[in-house]
Amino acid sequence: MTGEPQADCLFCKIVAKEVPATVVRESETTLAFRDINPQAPTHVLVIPKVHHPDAASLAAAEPAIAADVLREAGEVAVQEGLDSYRTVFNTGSGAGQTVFHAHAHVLGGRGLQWPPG
Ligand code: IU
Repeated sequence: MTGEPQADCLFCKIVAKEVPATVVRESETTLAFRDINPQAPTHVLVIPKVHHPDAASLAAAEPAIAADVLREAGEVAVQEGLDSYRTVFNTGSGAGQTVFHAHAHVLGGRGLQWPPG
């Protein structure tokens, strides 16, 4: 069923505390933890606790939780003391998505180039 935990999903395992992560924020519907391979001094992932494969699927199925993810991304930036930061949702392998559980990257703490590669 949509939103249900998936046995083969790494981020569902992090939500279930079966796989460790460095958690920086948690809400009823979201979890924010440090990326294991940081691309900036601050690189935090904000995920919904429910499983949806990407941000658009999450927004279509559970728009209130998609809004929670965006709000928590902003709260991570405040908590990390970031004036400027980037929020990224990679969607599809061609765009670099490697984990198919919706997540926002929150990147900051250095200058960020535009356009991204
Ligand atoms: P992507 O947008 O799907 O590529 O982002 C997945 C991220 O998950 C990526 O930046 C990885 O470094 C990160 N990650 C992680 O934090 N912990 C893990 O155990 C694994 C991937 I596997």
